[in-house]
Amino acid sequence: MAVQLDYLAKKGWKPKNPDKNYLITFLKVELSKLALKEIKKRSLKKVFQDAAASVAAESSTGTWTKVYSGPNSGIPMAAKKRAIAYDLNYKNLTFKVAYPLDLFEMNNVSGLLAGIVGNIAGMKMVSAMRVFDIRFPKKMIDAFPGPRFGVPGIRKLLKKPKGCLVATVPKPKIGRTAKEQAILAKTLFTAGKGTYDGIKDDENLTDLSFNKFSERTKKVLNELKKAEKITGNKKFYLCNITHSNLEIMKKHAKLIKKNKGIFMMIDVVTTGFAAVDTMRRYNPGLAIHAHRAMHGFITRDNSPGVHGKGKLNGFSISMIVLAKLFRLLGVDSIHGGSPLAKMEDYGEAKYIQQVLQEKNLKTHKKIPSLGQKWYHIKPVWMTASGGLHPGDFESVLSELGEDILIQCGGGLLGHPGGPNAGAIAIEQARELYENKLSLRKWIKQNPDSELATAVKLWGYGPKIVY
Ligand code: CAP
Ligand code: MG
Repeated sequence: MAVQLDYLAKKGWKPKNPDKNYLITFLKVELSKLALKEIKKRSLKKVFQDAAASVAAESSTGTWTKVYSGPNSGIPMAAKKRAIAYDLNYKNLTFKVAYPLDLFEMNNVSGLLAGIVGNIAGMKMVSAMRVFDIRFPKKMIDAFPGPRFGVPGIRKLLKKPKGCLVATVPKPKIGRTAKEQAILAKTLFTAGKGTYDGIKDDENLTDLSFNKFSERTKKVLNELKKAEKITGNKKFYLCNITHSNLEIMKKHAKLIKKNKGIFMMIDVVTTGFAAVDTMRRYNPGLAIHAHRAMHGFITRDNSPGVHGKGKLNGFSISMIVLAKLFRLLGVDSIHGGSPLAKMEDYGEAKYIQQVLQEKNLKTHKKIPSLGQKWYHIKPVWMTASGGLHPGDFESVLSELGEDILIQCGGGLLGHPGGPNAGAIAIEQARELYENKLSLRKWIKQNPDSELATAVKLWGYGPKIVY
């Protein structure tokens, strides 16, 4: 019960035909000291019920006090369309909220988020909150195109029916001129047997005075086309069009298309949902690579309750929610974390890969989740990145499967033999996995190989301190 309407479901209530009638969220809260003071007057159970009901109220039709309810007040409609908190777990302080669809426009993610997570993290009643998951109804899925290419479309463009993709982000992050980046592209694409697939701008490399977007795009794509001819293998360049001005993003996308690129890259968190939706719907036919720079300030929560059991200390929204939102909006590949990476993933990388790729996603046994039916929405490439190096390939591939883009920046450019040797080491690591050969065994037999040199430097495990 919140102050005016009843936002709390009766015990045992479940939403009827949820994929048709409701959007659902799954959350955990901690009750604040202020709220706990109320316990003197009411039981802990009641205060938690009030918090769950208040979340449902504040994120749908209610507010903190009773308001005018006479003629023309809107209260009857507010009562009919109100969200309902249900499945309350009194031990873990988790619950779900079911939102009737009339609360939202079906094709407006920004409007949706202003509702379901707009105000609730600010409520003084709670001292911590995590939104674990969201489940979209069919009608909302129907309102979005999803990825234009996704896993199958990119495979077709690259003429690569199976196997993972590999790409490199030039390091230093910022430093190379456009010309120097093109030289690196040539090296990567022609190294070894010429199988290296991609080069990617770093998240903070945009249109800088010493490395202009247009010069870089033209020069790198020019080298890419030449390398495709020489090697007979298709290549890609993830050009970073990130900008706070959508008109510039569109202009840059056009330039990529004009120069026969197939991918644009967007920092999807810093540019925002509206930018991603717009660029998906109104771009000249390019695939979208989504870098998630800044997501850690949204998704990271190192408290014990991050997976539902134990205390929460902060306010966060899981990467699972972000992955679902960006799949819905239609990115073709997205950074989703990785086992052995330098970045925190709470052991969720495998589930995020499933969130991005399964058609009928089930709930996870340990990670609080809601599952999802994706209907027409294509699977998305999962990008595994962050401190990865050739010694990690076997583990990462066996955990995440082949529909992944493995991205090594330092793990290629830090090779003692230089970029050419770094690319060969990665080529060797991928080939071994594809031929089902053991990395460790092969290295023992080939101690002078580029791969053995890389493993000698970085080993097989994660590199966390740097
Ligand atoms: C990787 C990376 C990516 C991170 C982002 C970097 O470089 O390009 O931005 O992977 O993390 O700049 O650090 P390295 P995530 O290969 O040199 O680590 O993929 O988790 O979003
Ligand atoms: Mg980066």
